[in-house]
Amino acid sequence: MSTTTLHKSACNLCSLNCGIEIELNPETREFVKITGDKEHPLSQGYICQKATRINYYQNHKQRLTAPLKKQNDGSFKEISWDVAIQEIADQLVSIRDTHGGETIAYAGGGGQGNHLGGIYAASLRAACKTPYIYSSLAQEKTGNFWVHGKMFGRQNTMYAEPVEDAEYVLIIGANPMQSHGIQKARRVIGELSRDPNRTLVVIDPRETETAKKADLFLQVKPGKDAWLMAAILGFLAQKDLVNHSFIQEHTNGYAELLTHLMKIPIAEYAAISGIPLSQIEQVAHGIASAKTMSLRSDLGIEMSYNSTLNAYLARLIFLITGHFGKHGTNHLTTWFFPLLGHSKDPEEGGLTTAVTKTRGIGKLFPPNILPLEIDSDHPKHIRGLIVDSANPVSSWADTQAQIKAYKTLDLMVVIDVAMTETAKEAHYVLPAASQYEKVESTFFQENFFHLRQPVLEPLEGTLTEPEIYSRIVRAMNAVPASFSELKEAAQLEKTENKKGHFQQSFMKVAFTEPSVKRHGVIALKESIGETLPKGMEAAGPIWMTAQMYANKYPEAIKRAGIEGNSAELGENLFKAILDNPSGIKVSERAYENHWALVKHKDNKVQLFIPELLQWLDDLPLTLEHIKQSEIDFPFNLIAGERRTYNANTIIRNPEWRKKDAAGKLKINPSDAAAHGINDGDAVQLESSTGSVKIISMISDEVPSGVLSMPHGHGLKYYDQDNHETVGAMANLLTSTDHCDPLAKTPYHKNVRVRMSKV
Ligand SMILES: Nc1nc2c(c(=O)[nH]1)N[C@H]1C(S)=C(S)[C@@H](COP(=O)(O)OP(=O)(O)OC[C@H]3O[C@@H](n4cnc5c(=O)[nH]c(N)nc54)[C@H](O)[C@@H]3O)O[C@H]1N2
Ligand SMILES: Nc1nc2c(c(=O)[nH]1)N[C@H]1C(S)=C(S)[C@@H](COP(=O)(O)OP(=O)(O)OC[C@H]3O[C@@H](n4cnc5c(=O)[nH]c(N)nc54)[C@H](O)[C@@H]3O)O[C@H]1N2
Ligand code: SF4
Ligand SMILES: [Mo]
Repeated sequence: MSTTTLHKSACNLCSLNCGIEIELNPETREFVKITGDKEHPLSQGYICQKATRINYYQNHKQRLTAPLKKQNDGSFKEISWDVAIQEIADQLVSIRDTHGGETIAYAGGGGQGNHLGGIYAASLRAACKTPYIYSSLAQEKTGNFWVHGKMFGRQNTMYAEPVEDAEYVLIIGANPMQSHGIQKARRVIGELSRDPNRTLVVIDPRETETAKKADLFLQVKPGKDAWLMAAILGFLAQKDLVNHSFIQEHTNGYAELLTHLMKIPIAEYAAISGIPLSQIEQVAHGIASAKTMSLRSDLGIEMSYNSTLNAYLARLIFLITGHFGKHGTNHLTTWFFPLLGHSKDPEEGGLTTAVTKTRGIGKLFPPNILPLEIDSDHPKHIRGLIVDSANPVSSWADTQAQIKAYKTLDLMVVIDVAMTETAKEAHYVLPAASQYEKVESTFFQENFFHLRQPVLEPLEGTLTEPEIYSRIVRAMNAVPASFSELKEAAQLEKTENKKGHFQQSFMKVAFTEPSVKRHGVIALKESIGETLPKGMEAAGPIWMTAQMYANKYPEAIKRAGIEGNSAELGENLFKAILDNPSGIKVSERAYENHWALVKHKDNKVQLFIPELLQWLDDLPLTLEHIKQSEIDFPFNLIAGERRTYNANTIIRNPEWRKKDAAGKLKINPSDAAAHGINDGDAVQLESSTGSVKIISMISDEVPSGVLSMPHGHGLKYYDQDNHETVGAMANLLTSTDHCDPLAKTPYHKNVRVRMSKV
């Protein structure tokens, strides 16, 4: 019997990235058992059912083990790494030099826990000279980011929703009992629900697991949240339930905002949203009189009609009532690792895309326009596409439009651990080491960073992304053969204990030497990275991040117990990160410093956003504008519900699912009866884009006229008879143009369909 070993890491199935302990059989590479890591500073031992079977991610029949090249007949042939890297590098150089770097695009960059590799892609983008990053974040959160840019001064301000500390909690379009989104969600919601002194309000068209725990459940009509939130805001303003001293002290633009809020026809808007006026008044009074209030929102209002306006209205609710920047309220926070940037609006000279003239937000471009930017005869249409850690064909809007567009590319490269729907469309597929076979990091949570140590060596035939990117960039002749000076400096500091020596050497060249300036991540990996324990080299750039963070927020870091000043504080922070395999708190917030995080000159929040107030004024006053499409396609399909066993497309083997393996469609009993559908029947769903077959589940969780299906199903897994797919792929039904006019985030929660029994 072989002995097992224990390893700390993080769950990679949602953005919470709970700490886990993996019991490994080193001989078979199987994860025998997964438990929660009690030493993880945030999750403290908590995990959900999904994490216990991560072995299905690590070990399965579709793991890639050799670089693949597409042949003329459409099949793939294994090729060597050297050949793959050189051919890809040559083709990227050729596209760049013939058509311009902006005709190359990068898509993905990190799933739910692999983000260290993505930072090396910055180096590849620099070598390609492309500014275009298409990201899954830009099909959910960019409306929020744009609003943050206006309100707080920067699109990359990080914002926290501390549900656990608030007396009054408003959850809009999120279902933490299933999707989490907050630490230890089930415990936190359970406690909130049981506490007679605290209030939980849930706004959702579906009576979710979270709604069942609520003190007050507002069953909004799908896509009508803008009217509902506007009615709440109108009531707060018109009854003068706002916090004037807070508004005076911390905000600008209230007077202009007020003129719009005073005009809101509350009763009419309430009727449109489907919520009784009395409940709207109850919520408004509850928020106004609560000592602390926190608002949590997610896809239910982001992937839904009026997405960007929703982001604004949600934030106004807590801002005009003064629930912001204090313990137990939403607040801004620092980012150890800034994932985003700030994009100027097109009117200010900000970059747009070539074909559709779409803006970037937070330096990201929206997946919805990608097929349009490729499949075009515009001279600057996209010709080269590199996809890493994403499965757009399944995950992004309109699967068929994407496949059609990808077939016109000159070069498509996919870097993934598995043979995915997207990889099948590529010219080259590069096999990556899994998240447990390399040093990785997770850092989506406030004041927190987890450097995950490798559990296993890379699977034979695979490489890590830092290695893949370094090799391609070198083959493009964009970096020197070796960063010898920096390498020596790092070795010298280590062997002769010359404190600060590397820092000085790095600073000398970081801003002057072009190859270091553009490819700093590779320079750091190959210098300070090589002084780290074997397998940890790719963490080299984190040294720089720690230095920059220490430079910006020394007091916050010291509050977390890390000592030193300037460069030494950075060194100590880096050391603490390396020494804590369960992750560490890199900083501690202090509310007295909160307002410095608002980046407008006077550190005040801007409440007046003219474009969005115009949008608010223009919300239709009646429901008479029912479109032909709503008659032809009478159901509102919620295309992408989070359930007990789905996790985007991270796990391909359907045996992972202990429940709802088929990914059923929830149908209200009256709709089922009207269509002669029984529980478990096969049903055909048809939208203006496409159709799918799906198994029915009759449930009064959804109201009549509303259907709900999970996302992440409909994957082809090779181990099955005839390669049959299990479940339906939601994005066969969605379209690229059914999206927010500003952020281009898709309306996946409002897909119009008709239904028939098969
Ligand atoms: N209709 C509909 N569509 C949706 C949604 C919806 O609700 N409805 N939800 C959307 C949302 S919110 C999101 S975030 C997206 C997610 O969609 P994607 O961004 O496509 O993310 P995943 O499905 O998580 O795919 C991650 C990919 O990374 C690969 N991978 C895993 N680990 C590694 C690694 O270490 N290295 C590399 N190179 N690859 C790795 C996996 O095999 C997988 O192919 O889906 C979206 N799509
Ligand atoms: N189990 C599981 N958990 C996950 C994931 C997963 O794949 N599986 N994915 C992770 C990712 S990438 C993300 S982004 C998060 C998303 O997390 P959530 O946004 O919480 O999850 P969803 O189930 O997509 O949608 C939230 C709720 O929006 C509701 N909704 C639909 N239409 C409307 C509407 O018009 N108005 C309102 N107010 N609500 C509406 C749905 O009924 C649903 O209850 O989940 C993360 N967690
Ligand atoms: S809550 Fe998310 S990160 Fe935590 S165990 Fe569940 S899926 Fe994994
Ligand atoms: Mo997401």
